[in-house]
Amino acid sequence: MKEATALRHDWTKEELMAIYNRPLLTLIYDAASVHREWHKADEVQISTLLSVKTGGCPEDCSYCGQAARYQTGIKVQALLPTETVLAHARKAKENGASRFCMAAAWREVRDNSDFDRIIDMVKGVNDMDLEVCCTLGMLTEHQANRLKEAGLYAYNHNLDTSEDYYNEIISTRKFDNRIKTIDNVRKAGLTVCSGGIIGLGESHMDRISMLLTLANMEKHPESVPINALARVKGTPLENNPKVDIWDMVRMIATARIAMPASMVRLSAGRIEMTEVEQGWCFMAGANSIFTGERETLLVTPNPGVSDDLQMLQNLGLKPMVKETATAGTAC
Ligand code: SAM
Ligand code: DTB
Ligand code: SF4
Repeated sequence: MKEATALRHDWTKEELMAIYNRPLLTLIYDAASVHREWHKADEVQISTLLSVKTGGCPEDCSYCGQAARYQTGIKVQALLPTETVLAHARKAKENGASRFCMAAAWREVRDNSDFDRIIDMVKGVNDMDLEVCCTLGMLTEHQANRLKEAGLYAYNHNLDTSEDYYNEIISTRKFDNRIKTIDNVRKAGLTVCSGGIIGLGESHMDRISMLLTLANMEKHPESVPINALARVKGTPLENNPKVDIWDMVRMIATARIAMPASMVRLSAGRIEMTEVEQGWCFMAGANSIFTGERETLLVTPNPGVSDDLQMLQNLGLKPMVKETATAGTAC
């Protein structure tokens, strides 16, 4: 693949705003062109997501159905047994996934027996020749190193929103805590998966500002999940308006142009999108999705694996195999 556009780490807010605001079809065309320079545009990475510890989280993230303080009615689940998790990973691989992501509703990782069990899970999934990803909250450098040694490939830790808007959404930690964890992940030699959510009530400028932070990192995150808020009953944001599909497309396209080598993941919100709408997201440069065998993301609904495979087939797309999934890594 030709690499015509160079990677940049010195974007200005004005430049990203101008990209985000291009006439819609021009923006999509430009993003699709960049996508084709850097990636096989008919391949979509399937990352299977499993909630290994659900609910009861002490944080107050206003979007999240797993925060203990909101009455969301979800079933709290302690850390799953290692064998159960490994059985899910095996199934994910059979279903065409090249990446398996384990999520825990923790504020931060603690150095206890639960973390030892996560380490065993990482080793087990890595042995299946799947890219292993975890999202476990804040991490120290030492913990990141332990995960790396166990075979972890990527760590997901989202910025969620702009630095300015952060305090409106979460009060129990700071934007800087997020950056610090991402630094620790980088220092351990893990790849970074970091993106955010739209539909939290943020301005267009906040969205740009979040993308700017990601795009001006010394190394771009290798994957950038773009989530549309999944509105969970009982959370402070339950009555937010549904995210406009063209806002999602603009966000994906801007991420694709600003971070051309990265995987851009169409994440939460797909259940409320038609196949046609998701098609536009792929056209705008998205090249990865989350699936879950239980037709959920973590606690909210998601399309089923067979529906997703059918959608990819309808769109002339195919699941990415692991070799190419790891090839186009960003810097
Ligand atoms: N507890 C860890 C943390 O917060 O980093 C890991 C799991 S957390 C569920 C991972 C990410 O999922 C969040 O950072 C957020 O970006 C996304 N997320 C959570 N709830 C969401 C929702 N209702 N809609 C969209 N994205 C959501
Ligand atoms: C990410 O960016 N999106 C995923 C993953 N990282 C862990 C989570 C989305 C959660 C959506 C709402 C839920 O089901 O809890
Ligand atoms: Fe906890 Fe993560 Fe949900 Fe925030 S997003 S409440 S840290 S599980």
